[in-house]
Amino acid sequence: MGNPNLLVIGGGMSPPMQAALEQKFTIHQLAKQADEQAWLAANGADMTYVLTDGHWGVRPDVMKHLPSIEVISCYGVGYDNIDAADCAGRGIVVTHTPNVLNAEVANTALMLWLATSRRLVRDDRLVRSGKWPEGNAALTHSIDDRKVGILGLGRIGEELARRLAVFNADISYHSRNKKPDVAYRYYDSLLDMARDVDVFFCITPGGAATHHLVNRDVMDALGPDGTLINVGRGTVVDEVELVKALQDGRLGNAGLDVFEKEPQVPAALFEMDQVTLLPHVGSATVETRAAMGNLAVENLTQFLANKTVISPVPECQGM
Ligand code: A2R
Repeated sequence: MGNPNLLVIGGGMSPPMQAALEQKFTIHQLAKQADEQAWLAANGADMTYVLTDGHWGVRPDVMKHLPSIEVISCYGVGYDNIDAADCAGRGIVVTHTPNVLNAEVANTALMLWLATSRRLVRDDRLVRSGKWPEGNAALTHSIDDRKVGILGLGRIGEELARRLAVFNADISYHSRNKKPDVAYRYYDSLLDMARDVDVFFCITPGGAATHHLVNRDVMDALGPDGTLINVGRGTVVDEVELVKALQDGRLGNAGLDVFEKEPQVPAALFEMDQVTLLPHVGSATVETRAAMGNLAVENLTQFLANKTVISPVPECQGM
């Protein structure tokens, strides 16, 4: 019997990942097929393994062609474009890459806050434009001694909270469940937390349960001096309302690594000095992406060896 067929969706396979996978699988890259749907119709039933990423997932028009899939390895912690509950019901194991990116995404969140609050991009532009001799940059606000709220105190959120201690932050959080083992202030109302804090970090998964959780009311509660930092998923924030709130000055500042329709970003944000924009690079360092790649590969190779995986998504734990 030959090696099993591995379907690779999206562009998330680095050369080291490819080198490791080639030894054990016959690799088929969907993005390299001229007509993806026709290729899937002809070959999808032969695929037993999938490697994908958080952006592409395995969308319904792909999934319907993959009746023989046993395991889906997602390169990334977010898997909102994979119907994991449905997969679990059908005996398909879905894995992701939690923990190995906690520190990097927390660093990105901090970087966005620092850059936004201290107007890094605005002031960099001032120097590069040669206009500094015409006058100094306007003063900015310190990030020390702030009231900080974290929406989603999970693996990444806790890592961020640890780092915030250095800035003497007064930390609160909101999630569906109060964590028994942390001393930070818990809010069961997202709106109340937004009203009470200066800075609001959003680090929840995407998907239906969190869709537009940060709505107009939450932005208004955060207010004209408030700052919203989103490193979770773009869908958690109502982007149309976000643009309006920033334009009206009802919300003070925003630092965004994620957007509702990536890679599309509302053009109205481009001219705003009070906004910092990143192209979804929360975990995008050489070191962290290598660690994520290793874990994504090991989930596949371990399943091949003994039908177990290292990091199943919660829906598939215990399968
Ligand atoms: O609600 P809980 O108690 O399950 O807490 C989780 C919270 N969360 C929510 N909070 C409020 N309303 C919701 N509907 C809701 N759904 C989830 O988000 C938990 O505190 C946090 C998620 O933590 P972890 O599962 O440990 O995820 P991790 O590794 O920190 O990554 C978070 C997300 C990824 O899913 C990607 O979208 C992004 O950051 O990179």
